[in-house]
Amino acid sequence: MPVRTGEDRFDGGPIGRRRFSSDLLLHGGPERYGARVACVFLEHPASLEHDTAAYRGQDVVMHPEHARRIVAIERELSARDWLGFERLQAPAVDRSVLGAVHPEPYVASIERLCASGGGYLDMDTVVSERSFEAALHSAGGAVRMVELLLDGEASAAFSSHRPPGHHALPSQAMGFCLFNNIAVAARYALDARHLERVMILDWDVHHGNGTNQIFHASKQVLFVSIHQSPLFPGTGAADDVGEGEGIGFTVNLPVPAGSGDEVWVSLVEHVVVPLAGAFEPQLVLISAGYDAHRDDPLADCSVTDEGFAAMAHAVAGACEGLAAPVGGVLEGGYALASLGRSVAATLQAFSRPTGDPGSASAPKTGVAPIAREARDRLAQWWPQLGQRNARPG
Ligand code: SP5
Ligand code: ZN
Repeated sequence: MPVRTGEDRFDGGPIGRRRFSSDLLLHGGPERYGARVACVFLEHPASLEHDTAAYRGQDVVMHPEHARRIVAIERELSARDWLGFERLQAPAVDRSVLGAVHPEPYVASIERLCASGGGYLDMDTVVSERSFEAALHSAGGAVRMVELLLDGEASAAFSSHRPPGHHALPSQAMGFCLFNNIAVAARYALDARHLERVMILDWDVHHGNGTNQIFHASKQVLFVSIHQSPLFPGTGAADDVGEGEGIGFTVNLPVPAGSGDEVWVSLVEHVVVPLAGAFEPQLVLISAGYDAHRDDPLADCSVTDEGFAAMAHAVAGACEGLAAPVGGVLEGGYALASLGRSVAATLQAFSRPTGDPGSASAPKTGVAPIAREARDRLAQWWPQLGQRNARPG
């Protein structure tokens, strides 16, 4: 199927940096410091120019991680008037900020491969001439998001870029990922902004092996991943709990194929939220992949739009209680319509963290057996999750 570039355009009009409108000040996110603070959606047209299609003679072999994912998200959000989010253009990441995770020779190797016209980094990770620029803005979006959250300019935000990041290792691209966008942003929060506790929740259906490895020995980053197992990339067993002083700060929650809302939402409500309460993060970042959706072609879980809404509500509600800002960074998600709806559900939850009046933060699910097992396992590092502290539900 030929790639039609006509579709690959933002449909919401020109984008660029704008001041927060008075409308957003009146109707935006939660109260903070006596004034309402906006919710922000970060984007950049370079995301559309990272071309992953393989050209084999006359045939174009489509790749699931393509530009229409971003178009589908923007089309859905545009139809919903952007859910009150302020759209901002993401800058390219500062090379020294990127360098805190990715050694310069690796960055330069990606730059050179793109400048030469592109090529394959592994069997399913491919770059084109403009991929380097896209990757700089994808990482830059995550970093700018953290700046806005920590400066109090946004209470919640979402960085919607490609390529995704959570599989990328410091000097190795993999799983469609070039730079580990969320790790670069978390590293920036720790190093440049002197935060001491950052929580990363990775709800992409694949294990975030790159982020897991980068913060494996750190007690400053609580990395929690829910992922289908067995599945690519094969890491993320429950007994991988970190190393050195980071033991207990890597939390892997593998789930079997077929797992749906009951399992995924229960793990968020009864494991992730109590972990957040115990760790007291100053910032919460979500590796927000949507490939656990039941419509997704790359995996076998069955999370629905409502499941993503419930997970986002649970996390956003916990963040509000902890006065921690929350930001989502797009990872996977390959069923276009479901991707658009589920990102919209996430944004809606971010802007109304406690939902409708009366429905505030009560768990929607019981404690699934897999969540009970995880709590028992984690109680040695996080006593708040142990038996005697179990809440009914
Ligand atoms: C961001 C994201 O969702 N990435 C998903 C990557 C899934 N890749 C599946 C690969 C299947 C096996 N490929 C073996 C290639 C080894 N180089
Ligand atoms: Zn994925």
